[in-house]
Amino acid sequence: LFFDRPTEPCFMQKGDEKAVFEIPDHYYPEKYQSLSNSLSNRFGNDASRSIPIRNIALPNLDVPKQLPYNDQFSVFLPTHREMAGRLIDIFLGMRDIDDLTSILSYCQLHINPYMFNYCLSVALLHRDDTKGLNIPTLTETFPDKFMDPKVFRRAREATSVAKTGPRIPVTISQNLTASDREPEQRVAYFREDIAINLHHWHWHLVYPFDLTTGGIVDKDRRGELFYYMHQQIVARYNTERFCNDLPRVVMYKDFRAPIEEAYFPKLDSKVASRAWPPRFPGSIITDLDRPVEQIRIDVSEMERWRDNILQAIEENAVLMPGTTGYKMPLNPETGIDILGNIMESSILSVNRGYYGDYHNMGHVFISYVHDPDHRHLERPGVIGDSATAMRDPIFYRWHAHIDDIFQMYKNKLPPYPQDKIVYNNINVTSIKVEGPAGTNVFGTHWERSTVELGRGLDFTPRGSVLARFTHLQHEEFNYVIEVNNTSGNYAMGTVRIFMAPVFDDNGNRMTFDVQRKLMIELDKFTHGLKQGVNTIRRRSLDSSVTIPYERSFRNQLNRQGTAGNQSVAEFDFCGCGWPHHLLIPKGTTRGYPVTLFVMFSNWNDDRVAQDLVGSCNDAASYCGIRDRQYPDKRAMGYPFDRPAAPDVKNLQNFITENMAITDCTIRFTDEIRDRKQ
Ligand code: CUO
Repeated sequence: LFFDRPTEPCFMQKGDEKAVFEIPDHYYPEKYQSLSNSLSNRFGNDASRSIPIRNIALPNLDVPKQLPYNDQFSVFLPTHREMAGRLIDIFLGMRDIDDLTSILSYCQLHINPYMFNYCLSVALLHRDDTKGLNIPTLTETFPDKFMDPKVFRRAREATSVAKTGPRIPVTISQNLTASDREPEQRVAYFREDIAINLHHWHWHLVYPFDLTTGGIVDKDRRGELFYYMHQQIVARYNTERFCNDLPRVVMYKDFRAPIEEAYFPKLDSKVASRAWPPRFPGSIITDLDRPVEQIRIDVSEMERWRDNILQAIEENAVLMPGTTGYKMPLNPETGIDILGNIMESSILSVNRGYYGDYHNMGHVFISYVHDPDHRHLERPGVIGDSATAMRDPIFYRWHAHIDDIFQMYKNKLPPYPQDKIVYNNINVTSIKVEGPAGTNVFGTHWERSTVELGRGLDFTPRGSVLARFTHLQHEEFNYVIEVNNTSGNYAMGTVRIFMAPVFDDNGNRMTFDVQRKLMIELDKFTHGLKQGVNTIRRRSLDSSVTIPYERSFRNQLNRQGTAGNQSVAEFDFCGCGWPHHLLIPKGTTRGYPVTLFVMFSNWNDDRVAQDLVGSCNDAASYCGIRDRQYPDKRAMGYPFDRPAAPDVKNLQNFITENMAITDCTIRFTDEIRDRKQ
């Protein structure tokens, strides 16, 4: 309910049943106080149920209230983080659900809706008594962060004209933000995919980096996962670029140089009643001095932090706080995790004073490039918000640079010794792919699907509003893997499946060192082997990287045509996961060549002993498992996270008996198919 209609007082409709919250009068903001009776009448006069709200002594909310109600909220901003941290602490500290409900009903009316939604989501995710709760996905609550505002006008029309009965879906056009003259538009289907942005928002919700309650931040290997999940985004983006005749993404690392890429988001902020600001071509970031956000920082500060980080990598040790000048050595097992927290940075950074807040402030600098001193009273661009950041080409340029720094660290690690790679007596003889597109062919096409917008449209007639949008899709397939176990015993292992392009942007075959960084994980699972020959069949749908379409969007489709019934769909909070429809890159109509790789690794070195019953563990590769350790003891990205011995020139040289590769193609069919329901 508190996610519903972010800017309206609490009210609920479930089927024909209507309920209203009985909010203590003094909870209403002043502007509503004289109206509070008529308000509950407006929403509640035909309510069959009213839910009393406990009148509690309200905690001090001065800090979170500092953010104006109609402002943009950005977790990348230190002041906003502090306000949100305070609010989350308050939500987590409520004794029971009744008290929590009470403070929420107050906050919904007083706190900036974006910040309220963020804090509520984080709190529900981490409170013991709310962990299993179903919450709506952000596309429903704030569809304005994902879609062209024209959609909402048409949606309002649809709800006002057709008050009952089946709704006609509103169509979101596919080529929205730029014309064909802009080469970057060729990968807009990826950047602006609704589910990809939801994934990124969700990931940052599960892995917050700066809350006063450190326990929430301190999750197993979260710094390493920050590196790995974003590394995979960049690798996947580069492959999509190759498929579209675009060169690999150019790192953004010279802050004094102009950013050539423009971005005009064409999104309206519902809460702020403003359009998200664009970035013009050739923009250059400058020192920030924005008193509203209490942010004052020079570009040279970023350069200083960067130099300190590079020095740590050079010395393989990080400077600890204090006056002793002690430098803590980084070891190959935990070094990447420590660096991840330093670079992001999170409160787990071992020395935030010295290494700063490099990656987060990169988002902030770029997001204010159009108004660094607030003279035009402008708000941040899309890269300042985790729900919209992936829309902008600069996001990938920035993260390519962040990834490059991580790779500098990884490059200094020794190659894996053979006993960390081979699995004695396990011989993977082949891998192939079978599906409707043919053997070793991945088929891709456009698909048209429908999502629900109903909740996010405040002050409109209640009911279901559907939007149709077009996204990439692939045909489902099976991996078929042949393994010969000659150990004389039953053997357990982890099957690791990756894919990478074969040719670089100049059309040359990639060297191992180039290709390994473009390896995208497709699946990872444990499997037992009986003695002798085993054939493993694995469905693409079971990927450990992705969540099903229905989970990205909740099961909207059940509700098609059932107007006024918008509160029933279930969505559990296991919503973090790469969208399944983007598992396979787009490919080309001619057939884009890729290498498929499989490895069977020794379970004794992989295994993490823990109970997974009842946990969301089906998209663990990029998201981990809630309340559990990361379910694979190896470094994330293994075996491709480190350089190989100098004599390994190409992937073929790298292959040991427990691995196999095969050439495949991704064939794109340029047609739109409607999603089957
Ligand atoms: Cu996910 Cu930069 O961390 O956006």
